[in-house]
Parts: sequence; C-alpha cells; structure tokens
Amino acid sequence: MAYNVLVMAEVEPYRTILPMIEEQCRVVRWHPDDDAWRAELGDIDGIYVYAHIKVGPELMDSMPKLKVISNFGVGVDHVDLAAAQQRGIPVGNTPNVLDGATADITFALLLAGARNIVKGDHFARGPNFVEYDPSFMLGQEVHHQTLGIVGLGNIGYQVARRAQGFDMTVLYHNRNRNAQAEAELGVRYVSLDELLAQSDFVALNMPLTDETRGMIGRRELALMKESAVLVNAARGGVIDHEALLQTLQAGKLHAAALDVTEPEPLPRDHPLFALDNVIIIPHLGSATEQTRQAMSDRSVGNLLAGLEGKELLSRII
Ligand code: 8YV
Repeated sequence: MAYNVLVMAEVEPYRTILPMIEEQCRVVRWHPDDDAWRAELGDIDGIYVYAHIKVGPELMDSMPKLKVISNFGVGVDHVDLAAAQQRGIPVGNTPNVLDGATADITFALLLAGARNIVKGDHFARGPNFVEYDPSFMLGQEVHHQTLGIVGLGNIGYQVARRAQGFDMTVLYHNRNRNAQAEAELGVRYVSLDELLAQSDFVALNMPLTDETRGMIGRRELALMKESAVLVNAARGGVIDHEALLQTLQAGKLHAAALDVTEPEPLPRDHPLFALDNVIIIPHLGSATEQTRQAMSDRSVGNLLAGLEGKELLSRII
C-alpha cells in the first residue's frame, strides 16, 4: 500500500468510507484513550477526520510526511487552518454537496418551531389529549413572514430559495454582500441588529469562526421579537447557550430549534431539555443517505488527490 492514512473517528465512519480508503491505503485508526496509533505517526501521509475531532499543530508536527488533511463535512472549525497553512498542508472539505440537505433541515426546524410540531406530537400521544380544542397550541404563521438569514453562503442561499416558496420576505447578514443572491432572489442586506429586530424567523447558517463565536448573545436575543423562532443549523458555538436558556425560560422567544449545540451533545441533565419551547435534534443537517454518500465520495476523493500531490476536489486552504 502506497500511503498510510490516520482515520480520526470516534465512531464507525459511514459505510462506504473505509472500503474506499482501504482500496489504496493502509488505515491506522486513531483512538481517544489508546495511544497505539501514536507509534505510527512517523509514517502517516494523510489524515481523514470524521465528526469534528480536533486537529491541532502538535499533531501535524508529529507527522513529518503529512501531505493532506481531509475533513468529512464542510465546517472545519475543529481543524487549525492557520497551522495547516503555515505548514503547507492542504485541507479538504465537502462544500456544495450538502447544501440542499442542510437547507431542508433548516426549513424543517423553522416549520417545526413555528407550528409546535414536536410539542404537538408529544401532546397527541399523551394522556391529556382527550378532547380537541381549537384554541390550543397556536403557532406562528410562516408564509408571508420575514426570514432573516445570518450567513448567506451556499447553504443560506438554498434556505432563501426555499423561503421564496413560502412567499417570505428575506433579509440577510453576511461578512460580505452577496450581489448575485440579491439580484436572483431579491434578498435584502441589513445589519445584524436590524435583521434580529425585523425578522419573524432567524436562521443561523454561518460557519463557526473567531468572528461568529458567541455572535448571538444576551443583547442579540433581546433584540428579537417575542414571537420569533431562532433556528441554528450552523454550529452550537455561534449562540451563547446560557443567554438562550434564560431567554427561553423567560418566554422571550416563541421557540428555538437547534440542530447543533455547544457542547455537543449537551450534558444529559442540561436545563434546556426541561423547556418545551426548544427543539433539539442531534446534528442531522446533512444526514440523508444521498448526502452522506456524496460527502464520502468528495472527502475520500480529496484525501486521495492530496496523497498523490494533486489539486483537491474542494479545499478550504
Ligand atoms: C456533518 C456538518 O454531518 O458539514 C458540516 O459542517 O456540520 C455536518 O453536515 C458533519 O460535519 C460530519 O461530521
């Protein structure tokens, strides 16, 4: 086998990944507690990262032959990109192939938060649903309302497209203005404060970076309408969870609908679980059979290209 690859995964990778890598490489399995893999570091040519395990400068420096880091997923906040860049190691990720699935889950959470889908499901199964009452569980209208998208990248763009089908007015906030999206979708750029104050729904679709960490804190949550729904399909770290907890406990939002949390998973006794105005799902943004397969193909493709010194199919640096 020409190359040695360190597969960093705490769980078994999606079913096609290891067979594809093993066709051309020898796999060394990383382990959080058992250090046997460390003996192999001098021979490792590539790292394959599955599900957000941290890759820092010490690890990179312990692999003199390292040629590529390939990440399963588009978000690479767990990889020290500056350190990789300094060392001239390309980092591959999986943009585009997961935009549709992640936009779909953003919209699913938006609808579920607005229309009490999860709360309604629990109620319909429970002992108290013995009489239908047209006055209970009133939600918030979605169609013709205002959606504010924070992070109008590829995923945010797809969220805006879905909002068009619901006749929504779409505001966005982003590092840079997106003239193409403005022209194609009629979305309007506003400041973050304006977006929070005017939107009936706020969808977070930005990457986690030094700039976005804790972006939605106490002050920002207080700017939102009490009838609003906050959807996070980005990373847990973009929201201050203590501030969110207090806001929801005080009933200052209609609902929060979270695909991601910080930490992830939350401790099993976390106080957010006691609230019925929050929906939490276990990071399912891109979790469809089709998208997982596409992410596998892209990330293994990036790995193999990097090992052979070729241009990656998609690289973040
Ligand atoms: C992935 C994601 O499931 O791509 C991303 O950034 O957050 C998810 O779609 C995850 O990264 C896989 O580990």
